[in-house]
Amino acid sequence: MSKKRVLSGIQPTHDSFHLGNYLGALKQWVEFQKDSDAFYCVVDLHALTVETDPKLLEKRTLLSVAQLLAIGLDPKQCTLFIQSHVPAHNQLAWVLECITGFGEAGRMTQFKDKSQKGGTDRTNVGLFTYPILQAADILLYQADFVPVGEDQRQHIELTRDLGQRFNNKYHEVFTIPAPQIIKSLAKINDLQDPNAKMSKSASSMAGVIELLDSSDAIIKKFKSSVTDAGKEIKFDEQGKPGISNLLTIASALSGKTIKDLENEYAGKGYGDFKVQVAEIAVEVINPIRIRTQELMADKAALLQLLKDGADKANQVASKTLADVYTALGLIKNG
Ligand code: AQP
Repeated sequence: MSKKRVLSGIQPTHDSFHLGNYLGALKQWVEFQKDSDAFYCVVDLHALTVETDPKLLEKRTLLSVAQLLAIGLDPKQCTLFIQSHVPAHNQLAWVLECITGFGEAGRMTQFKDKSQKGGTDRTNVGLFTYPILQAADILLYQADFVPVGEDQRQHIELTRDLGQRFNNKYHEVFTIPAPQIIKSLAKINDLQDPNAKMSKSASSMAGVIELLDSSDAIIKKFKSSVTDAGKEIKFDEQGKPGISNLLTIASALSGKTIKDLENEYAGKGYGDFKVQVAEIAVEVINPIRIRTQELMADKAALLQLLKDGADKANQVASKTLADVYTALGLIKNG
């Protein structure tokens, strides 16, 4: 039986990925590469929806690639590339834009949230069409699965709708992808605001654990995390969102169950527990930071690896795009 195809992407909008990205999505990426045909991309074109200094975007794109390798992606087991190296992403996005309703795109909650936060002056058309470019990213590779966090569920639904719409209207070209969301890890929350998602664009990074944070910074952030009234270390998302978030993080990083952790810390105070979770996090994150720094020292090797990835990605993407153009009645050149 042929391997299932997997596709996912991440934006280079910040120097460092955070623990939410890692546990909600990236850790699954590493698992999927073992027995699927996995395509992973750093979606630099998506990052243009946020105003970024060109030098910074270049640096962040390479840092993103280095971090993905440092967490365990292996270019021998997956295809790792940069979105802008495959022109078919923009070409398919245009086709999909032409079958997307204006109201349909306007209903995307991420667009509503981000445009509200940014205000009319800073909201560009790219932010509005972002989910359609994302649909193109996925459909081009005929992906069966898309490992993502909960915040991406609505975008994957749109991708499925657009793929089905095209297949019904023109020709059966696209595989319809399913989101792969691990419920318990789908939303890692901010340590300072345990009811809000940990996010790269948080107004303060005090509650965001970054993969490139030093050990001291990680310990400090965990120690000052917001917890709840009471003393018991118990999982209760409604009544104890802070402690529940810490338990989720500790469980995902250590491989222990939440029940085991509750038993282990029974009778201990919040202070001790926070330090223990910090130590678990440092143990996982430290090697990622050190490996990222090593990989960043050889830019030529990163660029070569990305070139190889783009060659493989272009082969698959250009075949899908050719099928789409034929289905639409666009005449072949030559
Ligand atoms: N807090 C989170 N918990 C679980 N999963 C998360 N993801 C993001 N935050 C959490 C997942 O990480 C993947 C890559 O994220 P992205 O950079 O493509 O998108 P994003 O959602 O824009 O990431 P951020 O950090 O939330 O950035 P901003 O603040 O700019 O929106 C995705 O699979 C996402 O689900």
